[in-house]
Amino acid sequence: MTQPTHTTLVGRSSSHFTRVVRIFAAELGVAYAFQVVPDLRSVSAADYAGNPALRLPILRTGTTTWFGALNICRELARRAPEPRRVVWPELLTDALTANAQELALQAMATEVTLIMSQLAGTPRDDAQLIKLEKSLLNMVSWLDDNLHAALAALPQDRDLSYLEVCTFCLVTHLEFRNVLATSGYRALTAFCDDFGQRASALATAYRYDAP
Ligand SMILES: N[C@@H](CCC(=O)N[C@@H](CS)C(=O)NCC(=O)O)C(=O)O
Repeated sequence: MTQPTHTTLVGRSSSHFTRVVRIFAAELGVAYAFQVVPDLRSVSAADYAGNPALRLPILRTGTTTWFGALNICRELARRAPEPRRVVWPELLTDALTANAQELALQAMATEVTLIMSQLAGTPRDDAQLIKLEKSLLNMVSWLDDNLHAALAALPQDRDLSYLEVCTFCLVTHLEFRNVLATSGYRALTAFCDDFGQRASALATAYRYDAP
């Protein structure tokens, strides 16, 4: 791996969007320092490396700052010592794969809202929360029904796709945070068992950072 010591990823080891970036970094062979955001309830942008959205992950490269997982993964790909064949979301031009990408990302975002609502003490019978839970269930079921065909439609000569990494990070995070038991989703479980053998996945297991 290259050693660009000025490359710092700001995130959390328990965050699925952060894990997407860490898997990309490992697959692409890009080294980075890791800085933990200690408290997601902070409303100071300074605690999120200046991200006005108050979200993580963020990447600092020298004096430049990149907000959001997809931006960061693209920057890591530009910094990779060897080019890798990555299938980015904009290359998904058929409805099946494009919809799978959309739903994997939306499910990740919905899960964030559910977890943050829980943290804020929103009552379980809140109508919006109930709708979000139903939406998450619908999306995970759709992904379970369609992932196999979507993956078959991806370029076979790829090294990595944003769709696979997001799906893996989503499904494993649902289990890690006890948001949804996923063992009944056979296609998603089989995919995660397979993808989870990669060194990049094994090296980035979810855990809670020390406070
Ligand atoms: N669009 C952003 C979403 C990032 C995001 O939602 N991250 C979560 C952690 S996994 C977060 O910062 N949550 C804080 C909050 O919702 O207040 C990305 O792709 O990186």
